[in-house]
Amino acid sequence: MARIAFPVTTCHEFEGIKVLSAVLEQRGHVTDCFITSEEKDFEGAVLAFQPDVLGVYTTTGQEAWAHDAIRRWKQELPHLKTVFGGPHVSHDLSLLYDEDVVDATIKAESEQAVVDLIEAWEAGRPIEDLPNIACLVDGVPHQNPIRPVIGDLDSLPFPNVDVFYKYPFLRDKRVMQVHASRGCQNSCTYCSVGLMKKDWISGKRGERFNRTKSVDYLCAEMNDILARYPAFRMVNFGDAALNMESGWVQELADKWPREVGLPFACNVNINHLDEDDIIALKRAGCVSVQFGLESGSEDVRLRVYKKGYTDEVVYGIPQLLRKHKLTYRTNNIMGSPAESLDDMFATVRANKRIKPNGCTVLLYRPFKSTVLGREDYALGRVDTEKDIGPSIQNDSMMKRDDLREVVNLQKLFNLAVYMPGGEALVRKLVRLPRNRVFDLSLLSFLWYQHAVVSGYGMFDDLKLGLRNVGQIFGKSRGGKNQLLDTMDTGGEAII
Ligand code: B12
Ligand code: SF4
Repeated sequence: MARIAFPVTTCHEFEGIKVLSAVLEQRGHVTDCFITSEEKDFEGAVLAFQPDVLGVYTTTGQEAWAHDAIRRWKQELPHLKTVFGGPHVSHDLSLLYDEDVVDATIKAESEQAVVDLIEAWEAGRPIEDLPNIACLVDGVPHQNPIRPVIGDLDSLPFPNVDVFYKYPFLRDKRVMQVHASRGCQNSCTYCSVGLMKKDWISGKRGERFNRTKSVDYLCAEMNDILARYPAFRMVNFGDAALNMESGWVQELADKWPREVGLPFACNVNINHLDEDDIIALKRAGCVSVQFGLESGSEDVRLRVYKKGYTDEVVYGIPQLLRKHKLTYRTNNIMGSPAESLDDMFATVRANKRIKPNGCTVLLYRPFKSTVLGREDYALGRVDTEKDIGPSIQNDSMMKRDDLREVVNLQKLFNLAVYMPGGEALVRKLVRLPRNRVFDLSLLSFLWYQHAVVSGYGMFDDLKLGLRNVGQIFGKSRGGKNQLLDTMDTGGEAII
């Protein structure tokens, strides 16, 4: 029996960690999770747990935040092993060179691999040949081939929410974070999902990247959580799109109101959404949906981002959402290499026409795990010396002459969309130096839209914001400004 600690640097309940914890506990291991912002003495709490293994989830920009603490924990606990997983190490093995910190990484879905690895360490067996595992072999990172993804999500134990809901802040908030599926119907070029799909699916018959829990499993999972944590008033589905499988939302509409009965918000894929689905979502209890518009230019959306959303869909679906009284928010990207500043103002105008209840606006970040990001690095479009921290709210790494204007537009985007005459004013304001007032403008819109439009509640959102505000506008990776870095993606959790 091993003791596994998951240190976490965002105040959010992570589905991957919940599932890994459940799978490990099913095998008799003991797991716990430690969130930096929720512990008075974060390093002391991890030490007091006396872990044998540390499991660190990584996204690009959030891959080395725990390194300094790990070095100190390893001094205190000489037997301690560390495994890193998640999207960053699934595409980039360079962390393995930090030999004093990282013992192994796991690529892709890790349920089976994490069990194999920890039990091999426990038994003193070699790990070099285990599927999905990467480690240094003769000083060189070596990645083993991966297993097929989990075919049937219902075969997994219910995600272990207890490791997160031991924290009063997470269990007492209004909205519970849940996942109903894995995968995505799209393969956008700025997102890691496209390459995951290519890399993780071998093409064998029956292997699917897009998978949904059965509605019965999902309702049982909900009731298991609600029996122990009854205070939640709403559910937010973190899935790329809740309408992943045809007919699924119709079954949800039949069962969810009777068996769970909580209102919910979710992301939708508007290419696979028709009026019947919207009616079913409404019947199921959906109050708010979010979808990626990303660019006002159809050409950029179709040709560069490969998003597949035509203007007809982008302007047609919102009319249906309004007709059936569902609020909706759009996601938008500023500062990708495909767009000029004028194109970005076209995205402002597209939002004015779509009339969303809120606009999330993120700065483009070139991930090496994406088609577009790889192209940016290859073509020298990225300022690799610039440390923008983990956030895609704060700054941009792209080399562009109009960078200041782009970053300012991201901060003032909502003003341009919602204020009468806003575009003309913002066109002037973006030329000014960056400043905290613009940052605050973004924060207040985020707060209003998240708290009011998506139903999180002003007070919960303020508390989440206070936990995360430093990181939204904070800098530096690798532990220098660790606590501030911590909070960044609570900002995205706000999203
Ligand atoms: C929901 C979501 C969020 C949510 C919740 C985060 C989460 N991961 O749970 C929120 C809103 C908080 C969020 C925030 C961010 N996100 Co996000 N998010 C997603 C999304 C849509 C689904 C993730 C998910 O829960 N999947 C279901 C679970 C079961 O899968 P999983 O998390 O991948 O977990 C499996 C494996 O990764 C692995 N694993 C997970 N944790 C661990 C830990 C250990 C120790 C091990 C060994 C293995 C392991 O095993 C799990 C089970 O098989 C993905 C896209 C996608 N489809 O993956 C993007 C995605 C992960 N996010 C992304 C990004 C960029 C971010 C942010 C950095 C945004 C920002 N700050 O600017 C932050 C970073 C958060 C953080 N602290 O690292 C990128 C990452 C790209 C990259 N190369 O790094 C993705 C891939 C989308 C994209 N744009 O390409 N995100
Ligand atoms: S729709 Fe969202 S999750 Fe799916 S590939 Fe595009 S950006 Fe990624």
